[in-house]
Amino acid sequence: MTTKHRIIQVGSLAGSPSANQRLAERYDVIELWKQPDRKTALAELGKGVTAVVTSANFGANAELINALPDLKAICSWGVGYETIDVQAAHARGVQVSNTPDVLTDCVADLAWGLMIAGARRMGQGERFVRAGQWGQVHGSIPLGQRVSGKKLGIVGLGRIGEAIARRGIGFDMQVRYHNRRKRDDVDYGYEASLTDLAAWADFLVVATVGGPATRHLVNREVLEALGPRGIIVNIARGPVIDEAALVAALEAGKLGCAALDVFEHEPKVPEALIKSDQAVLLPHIGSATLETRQAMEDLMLENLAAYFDTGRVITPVD
Ligand code: 8YV
Repeated sequence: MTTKHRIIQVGSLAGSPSANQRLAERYDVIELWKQPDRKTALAELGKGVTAVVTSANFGANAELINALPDLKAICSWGVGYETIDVQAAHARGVQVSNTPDVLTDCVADLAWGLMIAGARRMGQGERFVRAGQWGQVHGSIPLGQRVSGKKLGIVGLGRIGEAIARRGIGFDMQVRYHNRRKRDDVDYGYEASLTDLAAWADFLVVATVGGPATRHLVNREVLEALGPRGIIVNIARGPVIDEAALVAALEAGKLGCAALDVFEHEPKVPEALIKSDQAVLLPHIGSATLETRQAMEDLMLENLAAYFDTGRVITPVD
């Protein structure tokens, strides 16, 4: 009989079809979130543990990494890794893997869903019908805005940003982007200034990485440049947008609409957004399809198995 490798799982991956179950079948799992005292559990159970499973939600900070003297690999479920201290991990020679590519299409699809829902007031229309108001009051909901043929600005032209941009071509849109640096391998127009991109765009879609480097990148100035008919969409990370400035701009009529899958203090959503017909609000479901969550789970498990079999994860974070 072969003994199972012991791993630490930082949190429950309940949003995945069968990750918890498959991990438990294959490994001797220490379920960290069930331990009454995390520090004590790491000190008592951590010795000899070489692999940790986590997600962007639960992260892996330097304290966790340094509490595990034998750690060699952190395998995360999800593409974002701003809550994993990659620097601390690499300094200790610990590999970090995420699950890129497999979620790109679904996140890009959701960005488009939000763009159209925001422009065409789909949430408001749905609430109107469900409230039984159709036919009982004069008229209908206010007019929306056309989507096809408009100007699409992408904040962060990485894998997901590019997938959003590609879909824009099918909607006859002009597409421009803002990155820290211009990309030589794409034909979309580049704006070195995010404010200039916002001033040009009808739709500004946030698809950049999270973390301190992009915190409040979309600030009051950017939102006001987008303007009273402009639509901001965020499928990346909440803190990239200054949420207080967003609320203020919407309330002052300086921004047209916010269509958001992510928020600055999830799962808290500002009351002003909840009450606003100028906002479309989703509970961080960019990757939440059966197919994509399954693929993320498979890739996370493949990374973990590859580490134990070969010593190397398959999709390392640089
Ligand atoms: C997950 C995500 O829901 O991949 C990501 O970075 O934001 C989502 O796909 C998230 O990782 C869960 O923690």
